[in-house]
Amino acid sequence: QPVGVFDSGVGGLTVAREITRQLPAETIIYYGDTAHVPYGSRTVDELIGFADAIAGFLIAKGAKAIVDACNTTSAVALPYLQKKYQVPIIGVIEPGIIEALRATQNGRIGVMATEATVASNAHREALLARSGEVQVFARACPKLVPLVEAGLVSGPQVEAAVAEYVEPLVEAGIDTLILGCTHYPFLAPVIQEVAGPGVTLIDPAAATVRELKEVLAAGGGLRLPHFSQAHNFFVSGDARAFSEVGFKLVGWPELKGA
Ligand code: DGN
Repeated sequence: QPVGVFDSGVGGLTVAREITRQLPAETIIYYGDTAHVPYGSRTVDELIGFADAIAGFLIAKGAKAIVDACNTTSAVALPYLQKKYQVPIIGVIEPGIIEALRATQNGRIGVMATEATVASNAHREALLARSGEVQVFARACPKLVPLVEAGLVSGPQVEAAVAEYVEPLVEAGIDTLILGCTHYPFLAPVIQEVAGPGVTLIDPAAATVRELKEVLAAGGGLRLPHFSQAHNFFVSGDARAFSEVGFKLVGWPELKGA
C-alpha cells in the first residue's frame, strides 16, 4: 500500500523526496493540485474542500497513511481530515515548529509562509503552545510560490522577492527561520544568502518523515527494504509542466510522455 502525499503543486515534492531518502522501500502516491495553485489566497472553506477531495482520492487509491505536505492546508484543514478519515494523516507544521524550538538560541523565530497560513496563526499558536518564551515573526510571502511553480529558484527576480520578505525578519533579530511552505526549500540557497550565516533555516520535511516512519511502524505498515516500486503522480493541472519543473527541482528524471 502506498503513502499518500499532497500539495497545491510541486512544493510537496520536497517532502516526497525526503520519504525516498528515509523510507526508500515505501511507494508514494502524490497529488499536486496544480489547477488550484496558489493556495495562499484561498479561503478556509475552499482549502478544506480541496484537501478533503484529495485525501478521499488518495485513500480510494489505497493510501495507508497521508502526509499533508502543504503548510496552508495543514494550518486550516488537518483537524477536519483527521476526524473524517481513519488512516493516519500527518501535517508539516508541528514537526517544523518542534525543530525550530530545538534550534533557537535567542527565542526569536521567523516564519515564512503563504498569506492563508500566516492569517491562520498556526505556526505562532503551535510555537507558543510549547514555549511561552519565544517571540514569533511571521511573514506572508505571496510572490514566492508562483516563482517556484514557474521553475524560477535563482536570479535577480527571486533574489529581490526573497530580500523583500527576509530582510525585515533579519532586522527583527531572528536566529531561526521556518520555511513554512513546502515550496520554499527550493529557494533555500537564496534565502540563506539573504538571511546570513547567523540564521538557521528549518525545512520541516525531515522531521515530518521521521514522524511518518513512527506512525507506520506503530501501525505495522512500514515496508521493509528490498522492494522497489514505482511511485505515482497525479495532478489536477498540466502534467508535463509539473514534471518538467518539479522533477527537475528535486533532481529526478523527467516523466516520459507525460
Ligand atoms: N506548498 C504549500 C504550502 O506549504 O503552504 C502552498 C503553496 C501555495 O499553493 N501557495
